[in-house]
Amino acid sequence: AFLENVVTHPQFLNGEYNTHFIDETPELFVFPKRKDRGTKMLSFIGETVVNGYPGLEKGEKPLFDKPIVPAFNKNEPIPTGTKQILDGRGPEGLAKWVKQEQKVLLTDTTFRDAHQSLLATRVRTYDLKKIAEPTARLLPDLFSLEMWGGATFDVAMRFLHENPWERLLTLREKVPNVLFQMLLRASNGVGYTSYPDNVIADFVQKSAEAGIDVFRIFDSLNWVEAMKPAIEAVGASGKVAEAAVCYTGDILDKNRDKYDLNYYKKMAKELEASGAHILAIKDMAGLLKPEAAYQLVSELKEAVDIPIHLHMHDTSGNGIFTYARAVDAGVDIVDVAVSSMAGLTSQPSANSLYYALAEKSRQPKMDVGNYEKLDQFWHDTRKFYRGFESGMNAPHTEVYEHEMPGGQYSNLQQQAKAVGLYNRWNEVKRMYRRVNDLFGDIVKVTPSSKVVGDMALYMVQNDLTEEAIFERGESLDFPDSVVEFFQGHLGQPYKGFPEKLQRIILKGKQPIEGRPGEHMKPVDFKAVGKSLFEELGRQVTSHDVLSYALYPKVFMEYEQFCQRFGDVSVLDTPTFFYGLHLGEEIEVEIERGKTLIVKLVSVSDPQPDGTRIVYFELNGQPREVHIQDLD
Ligand code: 3PY
Ligand code: ZN
Repeated sequence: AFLENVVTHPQFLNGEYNTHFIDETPELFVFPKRKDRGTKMLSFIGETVVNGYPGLEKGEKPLFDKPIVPAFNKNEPIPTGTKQILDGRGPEGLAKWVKQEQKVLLTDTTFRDAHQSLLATRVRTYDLKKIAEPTARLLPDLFSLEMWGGATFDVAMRFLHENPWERLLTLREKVPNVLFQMLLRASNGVGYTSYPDNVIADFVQKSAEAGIDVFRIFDSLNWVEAMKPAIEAVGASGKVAEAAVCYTGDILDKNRDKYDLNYYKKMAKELEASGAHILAIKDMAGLLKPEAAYQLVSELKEAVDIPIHLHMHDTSGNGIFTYARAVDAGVDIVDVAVSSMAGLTSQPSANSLYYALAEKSRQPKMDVGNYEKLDQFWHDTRKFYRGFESGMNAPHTEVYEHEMPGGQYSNLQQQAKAVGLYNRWNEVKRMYRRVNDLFGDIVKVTPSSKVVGDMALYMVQNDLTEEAIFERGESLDFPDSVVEFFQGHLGQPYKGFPEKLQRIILKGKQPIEGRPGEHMKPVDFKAVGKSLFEELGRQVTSHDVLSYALYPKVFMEYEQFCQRFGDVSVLDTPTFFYGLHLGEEIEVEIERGKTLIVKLVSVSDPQPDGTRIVYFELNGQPREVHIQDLD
C-alpha cells in the first residue's frame, strides 16, 4: 500500500535495481505530485466537513467555550515531587517513603483512566499538552499521574491518528516533578492478546526510557504466573513495579466464596515475593463496598510489607465512602480524578475526597483551590468530547449485578451500537453477567472482559440461552475471542475452565498448556525494523518497531493515514472532530514558529463523480480539495 513509486521500493532502497526494473515495474515510475503539508491538512479538514468524524453524528460544528488554562509564572521553578524521590532513592526507597507518609497519597488518573472510562479514551494530546505544566505546578504533592497505557495506546493511533510515544515524551518534558504511571496488562502489554516475552520486556524498557516511572501490572485472570515476566522487566529497568490483584465478586457475600479474603491475601503475598514494590488493589468495576474495603485493606496490610494502592471506579456512587474506609484501614495511595472528569464510570473525585476527609489526620495534602482551577479547564475541555459520552448520568448501582469494568462500559455500548443492539442494551448488560456465570465466574478486565462482552453480544444477537449453548453448541460459530480464550491464549482462570463448555466451544481443538508467551517465537526487532524501513521508505524508530509488534494492522493504517493527511495532531480538538463551519478561520501551528491560516470558504454540491469541491483560503490564497461524499 505504501509503494507509491520507485523510491520507496525495497529493491530500490537496497540498491538492487537496473534498467530492467523500469520495464518490469512501470507502475513504480509514476511520481504523484508531492503533497505539501498545507494540502494534506486541507484534505483532512475537507474530509471532516464533508463526511464527518467516524462515530460522531454529522452536523453543524457546535460552539464551544475556550477552556481556561490556569496562568503561571514561567520563571518560577516547578516544585520538586515524587519523581525526585524515585530518582534519588530508587524504587525500594520510594516505597519506604510512601509507607512513612502519614497522609493518604493520591494518584490522579485524569490523563488516562478517567477519559478512558467517560469518553471512550478519546482525549487528545493537544489538550493534555495544554494542561500538563499547570498540573505539574498546581499538584506537586501527587504520588503520580496515571497518563499512559491501558487503551490509550491503540486509541491514539487508531482513532486519534497520533503517536502514543510522542504523547509520553511531550508530557514528560512538561512534567518533571511527579511520577508518571501507566497501566500494563502483563503479557497482553497494551493490547488484547498475548505477546512473546521479548516484546513485553522491550516495551517495558522503552517505556521506562521514554518517561514511565510506575508500571501498574495486572493479569486479566489474576494469574500470577503471567505477571512475572512483566514484573521482572520493570525491576530490570530500575522503575517501580506495582503489581495488582484485580478485585471481583464480593468478599462480604458469604454465598459467593470463589474469591474470598484468603484468595486475595495469597495472591498479594505471591506478588510481593515476585518482586513487586507496591501492591495495587484494582477494582476495575467499582465493586468494593465500604466495609469490604476496610476488611480487605486491613488484612492485606497484615499480609504484606509493601505499600498498598487502591484503584476503583465510582460507578455505584459509593466511591468516596469506600475510600474513606480504606483510609481508616491504612491504605497508602488511592486513585482519584479532577472533579469534572470524576464520578460515574471514572474514579472518585479528588476534590470530594479532600472535603470528605476534613478534620481527619490522613486528609490528603493538596491545595484544593488548585484542583478547582484544573477542574474549570476540564469542565470545558470535556465538552469537546461529548459525542463519546455513554449517556450514564447518575449513580449506577446495577454495576454490583453485571460487574462490568468502568473502562469497558462506554466501549461495549459502542460495540453494541455497531451491531444494531443499541436498543437492547439492558439485555446485553444482564447477559454479560450470565456469561460470567456460564464461564465459571471469572475475573473480568481487559482482555477477559472483552471476551465476556463479545459472548454477551453474540448471545443476545442470536437469541441464545445457556441451554441452547449446551444443546446446539456444536453447530454454533462462536466469536474468535471466545474460542481463543477457551484455548488458553489469555492464560488460565482461577480453578480452570468449565470443561464441558470448553469442549463445546473448542470443537476438537486442543487447548494450550502453560503460559502463552512461552510458546511464542520471539520477535526479531531488527528484521521488523528493516522491513518497516523498506515498506515505509523512511527512518524507523525503535518506538515504531514496538508499535508495529503490538498492533501491526493499526500501526500500518496509522502510517497510511499520515501519508495521506500529514500530522493532524496539531489541529485544535473541535476542528479535528467537526471540521470548520463556513467562513470560519483558524490558525494551525504546524511546527514551532510556523503557522498556517486556514479558512473554509464554501462547499460545492456533489459533482457527477460523487465528489464535492471544498474551497479554502490557505494563508490568504484560494485552494480547493476534492472530497468523495460517502453519503
Ligand atoms: C485497561 O486495561 O485498559 C483497563 O482500564 C482495565 O481496567
Ligand atoms: Zn480502572
